[in-house]
Amino acid sequence: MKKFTSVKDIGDLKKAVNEALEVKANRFGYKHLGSNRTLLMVFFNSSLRTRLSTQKAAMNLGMNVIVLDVNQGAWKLETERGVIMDGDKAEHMLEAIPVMGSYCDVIGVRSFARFENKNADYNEEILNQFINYSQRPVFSMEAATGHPLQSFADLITIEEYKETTKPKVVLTWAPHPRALPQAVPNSFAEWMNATDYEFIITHPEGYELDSKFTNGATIEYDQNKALEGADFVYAKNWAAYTDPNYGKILSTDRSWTINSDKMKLTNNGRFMHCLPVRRNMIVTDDVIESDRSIVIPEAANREISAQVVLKRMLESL
Ligand code: AN0
Ligand code: CP
Repeated sequence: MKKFTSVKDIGDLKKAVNEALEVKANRFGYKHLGSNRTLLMVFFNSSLRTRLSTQKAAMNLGMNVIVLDVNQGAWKLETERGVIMDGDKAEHMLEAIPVMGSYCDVIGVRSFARFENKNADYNEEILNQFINYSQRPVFSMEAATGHPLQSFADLITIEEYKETTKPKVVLTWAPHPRALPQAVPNSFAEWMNATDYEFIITHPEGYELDSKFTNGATIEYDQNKALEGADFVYAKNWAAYTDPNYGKILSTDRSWTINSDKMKLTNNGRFMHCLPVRRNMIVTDDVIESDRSIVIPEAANREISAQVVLKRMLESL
């Protein structure tokens, strides 16, 4: 595997889940693969889970790991070509990326949507420069439009916890005080659409996502109706995608917060969230603490999704 940015890069999903379960049962069984190989993780944004789980996955595979927080201690990077660099940016990505590539065998990149230019975000201008200029396999650690390592971990988690062959999975928007990217819901929709689950998305009007990711899913504007009989409730906030409101907060309506009354509408459903989560905005304390909440095993599976991706990249070197 030379690139991991979308569900398309993982191939057959059943095969990928089986490989994940095998890796989970035998996480140190592939330690030879990463011997004398180096992973470089480049962070343009904060992270807890991605940073730790991906490093752990790399260590399970015997890799060395270098972490670069671009905003802490590195030169400020220019991303646009053709700019006269007389401002505060000391280095261009077009030099920095091949230099980074020269020190490692595999690169992970976290670069969120900046909400300054929708085309720049949706063309994945930062991630694609790493793909085009690093001469190394590159995987997304959440880029502007997707978070495939999260969705892969979510899929593994649903496969582990599902009680019917075709569970009903509901992605619900929930309120949040700051504008958040669409990367997590985009990827979740893309991955769920690639399964044979029943998949429904619910959000207030105006929060429609890019149909490139949601095509195939049912959209239901009535959250209570969407939640009826759900086996899995996947809560997430995102800012508006559609013009002219791209990147804006249109609602902070707390009647969309997932509470125990909402969970009563479900089929004794499991609660999921990628974390970090703001309690009593997205979900109430009692729901996230309940025995139906699987947010911790979901986060733990981030180590597994990362390990499958790294394993496949090492196998292709
Ligand atoms: C990020 C987001 O919503 O994309 C990361 C989630 C994994 N969340 C925040 O910035 C709070
Ligand atoms: N879910 C997730 O990617 O968390 P971090 O932002 O902490 O990495």
